[in-house]
Amino acid sequence: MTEKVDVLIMNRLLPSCIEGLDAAFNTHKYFEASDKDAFLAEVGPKIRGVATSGHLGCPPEVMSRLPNLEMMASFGVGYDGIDVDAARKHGVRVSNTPDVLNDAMAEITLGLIIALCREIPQADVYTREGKWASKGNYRLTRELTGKTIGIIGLGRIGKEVARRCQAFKMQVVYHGRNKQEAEPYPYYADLTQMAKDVDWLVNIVPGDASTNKMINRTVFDALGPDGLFVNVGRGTTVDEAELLSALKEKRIGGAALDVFEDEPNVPEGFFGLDNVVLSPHQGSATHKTRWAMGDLVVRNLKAHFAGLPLISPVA
Ligand code: A2R
Repeated sequence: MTEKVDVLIMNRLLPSCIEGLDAAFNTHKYFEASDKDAFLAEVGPKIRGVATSGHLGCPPEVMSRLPNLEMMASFGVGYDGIDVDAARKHGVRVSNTPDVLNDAMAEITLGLIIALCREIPQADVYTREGKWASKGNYRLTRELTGKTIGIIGLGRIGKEVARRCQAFKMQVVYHGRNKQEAEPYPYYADLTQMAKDVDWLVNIVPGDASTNKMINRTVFDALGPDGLFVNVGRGTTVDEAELLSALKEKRIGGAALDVFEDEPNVPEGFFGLDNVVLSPHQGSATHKTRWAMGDLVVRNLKAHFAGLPLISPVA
């Protein structure tokens, strides 16, 4: 029998993922080691694979202790925490978990859109507080039908959001760095121009240097007091202070946010606002999708060590 490959598990990943890794590899749990230095001195040289999250990655002080590392499998589609260039430089392959989460991501996006549009969380509180009986009917709300939605980042997830918005009889337009000829939706090369023309702006671009704070005061002012903003991409893509002041000053109509700049720390300024819906990064957080993401982490590592192409390579 061939010896199992040694794999370092950086953080407490989903139990089904850890079980899959334990079954296939000789695993070493970094997150359980009390003396990290001694732990790395002992196991570091034999580690050939790493399983981690896209947020944590493999910090340089750990990577430098893994001279035989070949492959890093990341849990999540975003890999903002992974220094992909450094991995490439060291000849380390990297994988992520795209596609398996598209439907869950699109579902929460539409959920947030509808919640914000129809004020579902606020109406829930109104009902629980007995105000329906004491104060009368809840106020009238907005409606989605016939509205235009601008998707920032018409990628794998953005396309699923677009399809669902069409089912709600909305007009879809999009912004990205490139026009996608195969897509039927009108393209905007200029984000500010798109913000001016739409009722809803939904962000689903990855967090990286090119998207950092790309949704800023100019974009919010273009969206205007009736415009609504939804963020399911990354908090870093938004100038959060500007978003907060745009909401407070009602320079935009409202926002639904699943992602924040410094998670899990949400600026308290959002808590008192009636025109926001807040969600604790729940995008892919369903049993089915998280299981599939964990399974893909295991399958990517297995593929690499079986000499097969990665299923979802990043590098
Ligand atoms: O720019 P393009 O045409 O390559 O389109 C990509 C767009 N995108 C950007 N748009 C404007 N300015 C940028 N600097 C920029 N960088 C990327 O974002 C593409 O249409 C979209 C990303 O699509 P995918 O790579 O297919 O990613 P997926 O699976 O939809 O996930 C998006 C993100 C993840 O990275 C996580 O941060 C989050 O959703 O869960």
